[in-house]
Amino acid sequence: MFKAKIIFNIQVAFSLFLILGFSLGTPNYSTAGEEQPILTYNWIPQFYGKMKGETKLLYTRSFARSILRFVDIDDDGDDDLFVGKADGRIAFFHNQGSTTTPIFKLITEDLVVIHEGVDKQSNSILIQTILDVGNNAAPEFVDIDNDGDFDLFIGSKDGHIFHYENRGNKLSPRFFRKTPIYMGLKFGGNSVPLLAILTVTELMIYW
Ligand SMILES: [Ca+2]
Ligand SMILES: [Ca+2]
Ligand SMILES: [Ca+2]
Repeated sequence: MFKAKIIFNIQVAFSLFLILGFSLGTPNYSTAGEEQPILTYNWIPQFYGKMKGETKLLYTRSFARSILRFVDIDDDGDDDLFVGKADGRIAFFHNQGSTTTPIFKLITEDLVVIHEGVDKQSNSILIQTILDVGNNAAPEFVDIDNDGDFDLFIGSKDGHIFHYENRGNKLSPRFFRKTPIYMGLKFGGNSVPLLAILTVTELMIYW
């Protein structure tokens, strides 16, 4: 159970009709050395298969300590589903049904985001990577910068609030890591950010 809560005014007007989308996909990881072959990881999970003639969800790793967030990520009028997990990652289910008959299809167990990094010459580069906050990911979506697309906040086991800015657009949204410690806040553990519509958008963090 939640032990406490704290509320911060962020002074950002919030629209109910915001558009968002996600950068979803399978990243490529590679390491290269002069004497080593390039190792490439390009695993595409096959979650579904046939069972007695029907398509069923046959495979997942784990959805322990799930934190669910429903949001219409593709602006088609029905809510899609994001699931924060104990492994610190976020799974995405696309609603391929409707508002009255939702059919959630697992697209990825590991949402992909963009981080800033440096190359061997210390030049700034952008790195596509699996979002991972350590343990107990708790996602929340809000257009915190009021530019028309949802941004992403994630609570974590260590009590930090991660902030990802959506720098994409309606057709190709992409989440960039702004900070792993939003507003310098750190709580005792298992933070769960929630954003509510009052006179302004307020960030409520439970832990
Ligand atoms: Ca949708
Ligand atoms: Ca935004
Ligand atoms: Ca944006």
